[in-house]
Amino acid sequence: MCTVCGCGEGDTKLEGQSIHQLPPHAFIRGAGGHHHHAHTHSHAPGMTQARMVQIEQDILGKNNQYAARNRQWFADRAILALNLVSSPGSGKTTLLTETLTRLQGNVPMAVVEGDQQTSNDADRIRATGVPALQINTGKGCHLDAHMVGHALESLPIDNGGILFIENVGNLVCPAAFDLGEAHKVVILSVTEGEDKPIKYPDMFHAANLMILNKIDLLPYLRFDVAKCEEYARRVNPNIQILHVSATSGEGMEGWLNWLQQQRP
Ligand SMILES: Nc1nc2c(ncn2[C@@H]2O[C@H](COP(=O)(O)OP(=O)(O)O)[C@@H](O)[C@H]2O)c(=O)[nH]1
Ligand SMILES: [Mg+2]
Ligand SMILES: [Zn+2]
Ligand SMILES: [Zn+2]
Repeated sequence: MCTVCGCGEGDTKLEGQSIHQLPPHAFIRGAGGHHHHAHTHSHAPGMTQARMVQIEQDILGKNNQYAARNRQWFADRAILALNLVSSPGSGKTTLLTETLTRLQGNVPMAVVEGDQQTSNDADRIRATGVPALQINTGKGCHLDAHMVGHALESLPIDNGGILFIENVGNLVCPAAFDLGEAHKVVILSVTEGEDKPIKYPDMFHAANLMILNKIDLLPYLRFDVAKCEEYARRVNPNIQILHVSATSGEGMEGWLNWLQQQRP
């Protein structure tokens, strides 16, 4: 897992500024957040293989504490928080911009964008008029609950709204990191092959909903939809499945209905 690749409390940046070099709350903008968590940051030095399991447990245990705090923060405000996970390029940002455009004016929304580098996706989100905050994880390959907690300090979102968290494109370790979300939503595009649910079972097991995206491309590909769904249900019998094309708009109604049903 991620202790192996050394990610975790590395050079994470919120809107280009390190969350560990700044004084607490230095990046707060506006009056939206009010999220406060007092904590100290420990920076793990080099580690031996023998301590790896213990350290992984510590990392996940600490993450779960931050996640519980985030979850309470969402519950206090009746905010639906969703953690969007997928491999890079499955269409998360496209699905989000299309979703925001359709729901804007009816539902308060905000977006946390996770990527290793660049603010491209946050810029794409802001172009819709919805507030977004970019987290750059540097060498890190997932968002964790601590980063999201800091993002909540500065991201304006009204009570009763929806917070979309676009995780780093990676079907592996984001499965293990609870961010305090209500649901993980896994987006699988048909260009990736139908076998991904059984190759990355942890992620499909952790998700409540699988969005099969880019269905407009099905006529040009060999992609067995029935087999893909069977694989997904094999690792997660309760998973819900929606077929969507974020670019053509096909299936968007089903996704918007699903969102409405999840709101507290
Ligand atoms: N044909 C097609 N292309 C899509 C669809 N959704 C996204 N894309 C394209 O896939 C590429 C990656 O999309 P992006 O939203 O950046 O994916 P992300 O990395 O998961 O955020 C872009 O070129 C999108 O235009 C879709 O439903 N159909
Ligand atoms: Mg993206
Ligand atoms: Zn990772
Ligand atoms: Zn912190």
